[in-house]
Amino acid sequence: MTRDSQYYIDLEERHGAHNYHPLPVVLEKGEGVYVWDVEGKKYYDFLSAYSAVNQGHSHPKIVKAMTDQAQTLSLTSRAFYNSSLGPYEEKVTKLFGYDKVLPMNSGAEAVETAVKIARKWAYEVKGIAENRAKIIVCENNFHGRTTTIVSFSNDPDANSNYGPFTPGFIRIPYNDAAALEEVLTADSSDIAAFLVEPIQGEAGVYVPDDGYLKKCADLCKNHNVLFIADEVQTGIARTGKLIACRHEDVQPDILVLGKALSGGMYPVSAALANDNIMGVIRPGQHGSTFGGNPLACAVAIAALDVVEEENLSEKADDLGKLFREEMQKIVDEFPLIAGIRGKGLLNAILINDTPESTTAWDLCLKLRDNGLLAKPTHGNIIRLAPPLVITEEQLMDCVGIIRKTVEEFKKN
Ligand code: IF1
Repeated sequence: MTRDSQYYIDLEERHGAHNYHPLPVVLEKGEGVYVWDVEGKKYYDFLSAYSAVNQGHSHPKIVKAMTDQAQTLSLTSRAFYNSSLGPYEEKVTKLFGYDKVLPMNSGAEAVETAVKIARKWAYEVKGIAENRAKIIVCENNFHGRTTTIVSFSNDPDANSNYGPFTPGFIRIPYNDAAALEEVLTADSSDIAAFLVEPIQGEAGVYVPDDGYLKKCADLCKNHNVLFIADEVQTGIARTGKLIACRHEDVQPDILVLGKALSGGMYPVSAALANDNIMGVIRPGQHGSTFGGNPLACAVAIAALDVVEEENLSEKADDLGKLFREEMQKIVDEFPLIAGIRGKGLLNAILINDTPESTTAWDLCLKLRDNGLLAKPTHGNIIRLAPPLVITEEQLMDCVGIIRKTVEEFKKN
């Protein structure tokens, strides 16, 4: 029996918690830059599962690694050694330039891990008095959904009625190194770390000024404060470098990775740091049943191989520049689109309407009808982030779809 999209939408509506409001399209197949819905209609995927599918859907190399490993050994727990974890740890630490990695699963868990490492380092290395360590974070941050992480969010959707909250966080404006300097100069003795997204994704692909990350990293160094980069979304070639911090030659003290670390095949995340920092974590003090399991490790090795073998960083850099150039022409021509911004293939268009309007949502519905899937963020911003395996020809085809959709679009 064939079931139509509405059947699956109704099932989710009836049996699933209503914690999402998806674009009405039901996907059942993916390959490279394309996904297909249950009616067989083909689309370009311009969300890439929030940048988890940088390597493209069902990349054959990652699928093979996954199926081979699944047939051999999937999970041992960390009660025993396994023959995939060491090779993965060697690969990921060498690639990103750290002594050690701590493997977890979701992005939020890796951020939590960074927070715990930073606090422990603060007490055991920096010498902060018990329970006094503070971590500086930014306005409009998005680092995940756990209770501690939403404790330092200023998005009412993320934290309303989830209190009481975890204390110990100071929020300062994003893209404001002077604000960081002010806090650190006032008194940095109880400050453990500064946690930042190199580009704010959820806030609407908000790219800070050139030099911001470098300035912040230098300030942290001067004040004996750890610089933690959450590259869950910006990492793994998305912005045109392996990690976005490399645009400014910054090596974070703690690097947080997730999403595309597995090519979207499986939840794999990590916190990376050097021994002077990671050394504070000893047996029994942190972990997870699934973290570092053989399946995750095999998948992550393959996913990172693909990034290197297919030069995805350089591709994202080159195609990103081309994409913004082409999109700028649409911005210049049509008042509906107020601007384009981003880095590499993490971009967003700004819609010329209020954040409360449905214009961005309506435009996404039309893009869907024309064969391209994207999702609005914060009302009037549409994130455009295709898999990095997209070719120049496909990308230009997509620019054509966006142009045609904008041309045809009439505001309700
Ligand atoms: C949702 C946005 C993307 C992240 C950064 C940690 C995490 C994320 C910088 C947590 C996750 C997601 C989760 C997704 C929406 C989403 C998102 F719209 F919020 F901004 F990617 F664009 N750090 N980002 O962006 O990772 O625990 O989810 O694996 O619906 O919550 P996770």
